[in-house]
Amino acid sequence: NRTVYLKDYRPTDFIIETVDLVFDLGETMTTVGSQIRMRRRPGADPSAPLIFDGDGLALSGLALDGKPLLPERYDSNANRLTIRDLPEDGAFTLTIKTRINPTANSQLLGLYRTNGIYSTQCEAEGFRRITYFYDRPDVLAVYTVTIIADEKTCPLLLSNGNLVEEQRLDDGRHMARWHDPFPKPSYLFALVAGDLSMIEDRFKTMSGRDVTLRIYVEHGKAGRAGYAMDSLKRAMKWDEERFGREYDLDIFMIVAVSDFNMGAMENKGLNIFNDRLILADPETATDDDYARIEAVVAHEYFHNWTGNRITCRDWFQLSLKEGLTVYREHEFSADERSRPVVRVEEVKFLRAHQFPEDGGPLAHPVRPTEYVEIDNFYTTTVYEKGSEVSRMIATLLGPEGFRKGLDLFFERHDGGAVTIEDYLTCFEEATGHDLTHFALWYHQAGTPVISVDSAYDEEKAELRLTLGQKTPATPGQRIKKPLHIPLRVGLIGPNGDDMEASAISGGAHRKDVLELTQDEQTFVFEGIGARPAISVNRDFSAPVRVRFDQSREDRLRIAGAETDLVARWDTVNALALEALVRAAENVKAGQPVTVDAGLSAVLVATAEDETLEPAFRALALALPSELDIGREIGANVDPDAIHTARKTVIRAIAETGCETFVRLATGMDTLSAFSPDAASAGRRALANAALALAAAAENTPARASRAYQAADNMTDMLAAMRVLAHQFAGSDEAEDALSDFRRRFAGEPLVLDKWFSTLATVPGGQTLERVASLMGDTAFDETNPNRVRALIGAFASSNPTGFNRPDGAAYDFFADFILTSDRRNATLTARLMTAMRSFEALEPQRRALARKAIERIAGHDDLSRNLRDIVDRMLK
Ligand code: B3K
Ligand code: ZN
Repeated sequence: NRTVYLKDYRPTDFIIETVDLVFDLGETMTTVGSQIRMRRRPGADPSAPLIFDGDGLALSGLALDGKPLLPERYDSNANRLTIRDLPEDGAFTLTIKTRINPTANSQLLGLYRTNGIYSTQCEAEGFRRITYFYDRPDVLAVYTVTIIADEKTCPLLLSNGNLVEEQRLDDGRHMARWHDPFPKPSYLFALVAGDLSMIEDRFKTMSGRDVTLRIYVEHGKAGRAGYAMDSLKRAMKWDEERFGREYDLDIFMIVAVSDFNMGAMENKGLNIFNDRLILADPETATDDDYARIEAVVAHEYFHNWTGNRITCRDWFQLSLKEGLTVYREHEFSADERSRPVVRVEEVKFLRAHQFPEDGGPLAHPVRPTEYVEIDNFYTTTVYEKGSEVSRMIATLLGPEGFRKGLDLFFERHDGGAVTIEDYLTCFEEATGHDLTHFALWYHQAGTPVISVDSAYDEEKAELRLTLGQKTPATPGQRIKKPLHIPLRVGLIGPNGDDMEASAISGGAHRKDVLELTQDEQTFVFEGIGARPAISVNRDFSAPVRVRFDQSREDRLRIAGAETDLVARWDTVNALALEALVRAAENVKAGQPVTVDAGLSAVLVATAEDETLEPAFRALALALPSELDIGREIGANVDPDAIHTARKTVIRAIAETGCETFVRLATGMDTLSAFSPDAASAGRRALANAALALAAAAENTPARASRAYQAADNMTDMLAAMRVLAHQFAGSDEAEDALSDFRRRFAGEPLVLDKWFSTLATVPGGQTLERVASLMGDTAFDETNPNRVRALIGAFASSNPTGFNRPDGAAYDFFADFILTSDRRNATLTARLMTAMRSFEALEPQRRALARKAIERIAGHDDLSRNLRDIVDRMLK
């Protein structure tokens, strides 16, 4: 297995100036002509050969300056092209011809054709599946792309940049030529051809330029692209206002395709999207779908500056574009929606996905130092933790400092392929801050644990806050150093108001942000007239775990009065999580489960608090999931005990607050016409959270069944169906709703994904058989990544009792699926496999069975590099 190391980075021996590509599209045979204008890099070894990457290619022609190259001048195989004796200086032109089969390309990487549409995915290393090239991000070139195809089946021919020529050819074919004036790396190349429908709009940029905006979708779906277009325009405006970034081409296009490995791709001027992140209307999309569409459309657009205009020197720098762009996306969502609600959702996501990654066998730094397969590093660590690291820079420097640093970054590095060091240097130079210590966040894996101790001296009116930090060992990094951690701290007085210290000593701080830089530090707050309740990590200012043995009284004060809503939610959530963990321990020990009245009271009071926005109240009511509880327990996990415990606790809380929940659940009926805005979505979220609790209290499916029938939008419909399927599995009401849903949306694959997921996550061992039989449903298609994720992915990653059946049958089923799927689509399969990464946390019997299944996979010697890398690291 080849391992790539950061320390081996060196620039290429040759520089590429321009690339002229000619695609003659055929379903099973497409020819690609590539004419590359290039020269040896000044100072490079004059005898060095040119070595281009390939992946499964067949060379069908090779010429230098128009003359066929003699066989002794080059070697080629499927994965490499080597040319010797190239000119020492001066430009030359290389012409390379390859033949590829887009229809047989089930990896969905490179150029592929599904549903009659040709499209590409080149990041990270897909371009080498199209033609031999320097397929690496630091080689920037200007591309001209000519596409020739049958006019009937492919009326639409798209690539990056501006359309410069169109022509009708003989035999019913036509051609289009696109030119992208901005030098770009090969991973941003894109091509789309086929028959699609389109919606169009315009945007006037801040300097007054007119930009044409187009979104292409399957015929019949144009009516569902409006929200994506609206999101795009808002994102363009926001990036101008917030960061001074203006769009640079005359046209911006988005194409939605139904077979796509990930969410979306930021190709220059021609974003390609998974259609589930474009298509939305009230009948088929939930509020969460709308929010996701808005966020991802913005994310890909924001890449135009952070990623495209300034790109990565090598793939180790991936977080340079991804972490920063996620941060920009998060800020956009916060400005467009409710800032605290958006932040709580980010915290939940980070804890549910990144923390376990950081604490498991696949842990790696935000900037890794080695990889076997780069595809496996598009992780929550690179993305979400990377975003948190940029957020911490903003917290340490303040918004103006952050903006100044970023302005310098754009000015200095526009057109460049740069490193994370280059990024940090801009903040240092623009603000005078030293980020040397802070930079460790990029290099050290693992989630720091912060310990908090406090002592209040009434006489001195002084609070001493002792903060400690410890980062657990991760694979390949046993010894950890202390990090530079910004912790936002609030002191809440007896009347619920914030207390201001007259002075703070013991370490650097910026307003209420304490800078923890050592293993342990004591901060002293002066002028504190009464003992405060201490709120640590307000707004989740650092991606850490906090261990604080705080009095119950203080926690209840925070849960009821904290003005920082993120910390308030966190405390409510932590109280609930503790109760659930205790209940699971009781179940395991065969003891009765008791729920203390304090917790129910906090939840009911939060639900009823009209001063809080509904979306926030909904978040508080959505109690920690079975997965959350399992993660908190961390070792010797018994999913069945957790399930029973959670059900019992929810029932008790639901009964206490039954009246409230019934009232809130019926509030739904009074809503007027559907609008996807955040406030309306929040009201639906509250009503649906209340519905789940009301149904639990009443212990009958009647209410949810009525809600299902009354629902006039997908959010309410799905919420009711999930209550029926999950809380009343097997009831007539549940089965009726499920079969009604299946019938009603028979022609809507994206909606049926919700149905597959709902069924795949029904708790209990019997779900395995249901999942296995659903693979035979006519709507299921194992070649479509969305279907696979909806059924198999949801089952493996979100059904703890079903997937972890004590007899291990689900592990075997999953392993069989993985082995078949790996041959078809390695990217998707390796990603799917990570669902089992925390198997070591299970109780011994399940752990052993899970290991056996993973070992069975690892025992095959023909695994893809992607899957091999994941299972090897999981078993290490
Ligand atoms: N940059 C792409 C992800 C590419 C994944 C390649 N395996 C989408 C994004 O992060 O915006
Ligand atoms: Zn991205």
